[in-house]
Amino acid sequence: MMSEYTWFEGIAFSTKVIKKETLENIRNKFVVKEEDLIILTYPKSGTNWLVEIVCLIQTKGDPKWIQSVPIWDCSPWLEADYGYPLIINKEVPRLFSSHLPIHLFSKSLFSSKAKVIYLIRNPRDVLVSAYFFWGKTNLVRNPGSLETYFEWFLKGNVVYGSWFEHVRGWLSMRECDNFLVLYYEDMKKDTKGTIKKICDFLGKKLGPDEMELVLKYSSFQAMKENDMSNFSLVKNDFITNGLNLMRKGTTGDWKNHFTVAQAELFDKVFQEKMAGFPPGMFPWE
Ligand code: PPS
Repeated sequence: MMSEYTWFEGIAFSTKVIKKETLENIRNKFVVKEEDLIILTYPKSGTNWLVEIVCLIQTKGDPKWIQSVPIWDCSPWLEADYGYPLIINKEVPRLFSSHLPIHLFSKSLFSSKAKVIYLIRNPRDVLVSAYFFWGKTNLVRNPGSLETYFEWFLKGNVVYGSWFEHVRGWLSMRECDNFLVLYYEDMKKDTKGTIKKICDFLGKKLGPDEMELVLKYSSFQAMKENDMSNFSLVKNDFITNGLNLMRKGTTGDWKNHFTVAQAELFDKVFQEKMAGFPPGMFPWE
């Protein structure tokens, strides 16, 4: 069945989980509070991994919270129908997540001291992850093949719009003290170093044993086995074919799926769309 989209400012959202009214409220009414910690990502960039790590830092490695509360309640999804009311009624300090591009986010963020972590992943791996994930749901239009999804992705003709615009937009805040940019690839290569970076940003300290617990309970295997985190609790209404968030959790899986021609085209589009950033900005390039 063809999935319905809600269009807002030219960007598609899944009608099944996101209402136009919520998007309007976020932009015009929602007030970011100084104590908020906001996790921002383009979908399939490792959002839930980062949420798990942040929650475990807050509990100093104690897994009780992440093993008893679904991950979408630990850090509700701002623009989702279920998430918005939870967040506006939540007491500070609030932790929440969003995939919104910068121009659709509440303007109150830009004059706030709220802390923001923006996580970026190689868009080639984002594309592959999204293709397999959305294909097991009825939340987005079915491209029928990776080839078609590849074309849609490069044009930004997918939910949440263009990866390139999302990343360019949010990276405009990268010099702000309350804005931390992280990369999925660095998290994979040096998870402990990334956790330390997050702790410094949040003004938290972990002892060596606490750090080991954070590493242990946020590992791919631990999250895969944790029903609160692996999306096995996602409502059946949204699933068409055995959904699992924890697919591979690797870097470079795109090499198993792109043709040589697709890889070359992607490089070309990436160079064009991301021109102007300093060398070394993107760890996979
Ligand atoms: S969503 O639905 O947009 O919120 O998805 P998101 O959480 O952003 O991204 C899902 C991908 O993140 C991988 N993942 C992890 N990788 C490594 N370690 C851990 N602990 C981890 N947790 C989630 C997950 O496997 C998805 O990537 P792919 O490439 O599909 O495996």
